[in-house]
Amino acid sequence: ADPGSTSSEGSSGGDAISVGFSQVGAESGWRAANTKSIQDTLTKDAGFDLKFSDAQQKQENQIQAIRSYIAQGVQYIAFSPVVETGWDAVLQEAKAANIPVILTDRAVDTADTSLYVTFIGSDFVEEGKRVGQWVSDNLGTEPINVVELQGTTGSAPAIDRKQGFEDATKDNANIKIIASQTGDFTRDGGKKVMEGFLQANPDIDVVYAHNDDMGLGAIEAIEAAGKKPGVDIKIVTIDGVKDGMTALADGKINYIVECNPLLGPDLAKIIKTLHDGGTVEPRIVTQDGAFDQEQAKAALPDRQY
Ligand code: GZL
Ligand code: ZN
Repeated sequence: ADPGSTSSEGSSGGDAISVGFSQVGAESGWRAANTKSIQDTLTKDAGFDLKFSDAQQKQENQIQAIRSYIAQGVQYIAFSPVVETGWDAVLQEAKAANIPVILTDRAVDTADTSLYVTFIGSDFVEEGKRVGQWVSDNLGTEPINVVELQGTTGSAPAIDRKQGFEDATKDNANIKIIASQTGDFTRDGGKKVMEGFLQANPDIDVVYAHNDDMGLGAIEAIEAAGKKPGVDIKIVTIDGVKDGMTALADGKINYIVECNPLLGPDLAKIIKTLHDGGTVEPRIVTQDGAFDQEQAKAALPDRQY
């Protein structure tokens, strides 16, 4: 071939593993880091032919993307389901086409576990419990009014993080959740809902945000109301992205439980194992850290996301 041309054969050649990935959207810093991890790992040089789509947080777009991957005859389908329910039909179609499906980050709620090979992601109930335990131990020594910024309605992280927080705080009579509403995991959503909370509730002591981005939006609303975030109103969140960890180091957020978004390497390993005829565990739990202000200051220089 003409030395100037970039032959389509290349190092991956015909033996590249074709993977269709349907991503939730681009709603948060966590999602951006998760997307980067997948795209940086499932590369041509690593032996993959990755087809990637962003569903703008709409389930119908994810279903459409999965159907198009089935039509293209990809060898594997992976996706992060924006909500837990409504997937059986399209997953049945993937199964009928003999295309293994891998769930990353979020789970689906289905009776038929043969519809996917494995689910790799954090334990969101555990994350909610860890935040709740820290609030109970550190802030729940006196009566506190808590407002909750929930993630996307119907999503596994929103359902489970709410449950976990309640499990860890229900026995502490000092802790009262006085308001709870979805901010859809976005900064703007968190800001708008927090503005409403501030208008309706004169005494808010703690904000529990299901992710850093909504916590950062709440900071904007609290400062606009002339109050000091992290001091007048404490803020606890989940994710541990750079902007959240920076706010924690600055004392505007008080505690963060990490939710590791770097799922690319594990996804690549799972697909290669399956491709070599191996088997994988049906549930792979990613390990998460937790940070107070001092720990955030120490961790920030080395954070990958
Ligand atoms: C959690 C992930 C959540 C993050 C949010 O694994 O699904 O979605 O916590 C993201 O930041 O939007
Ligand atoms: Zn109070």
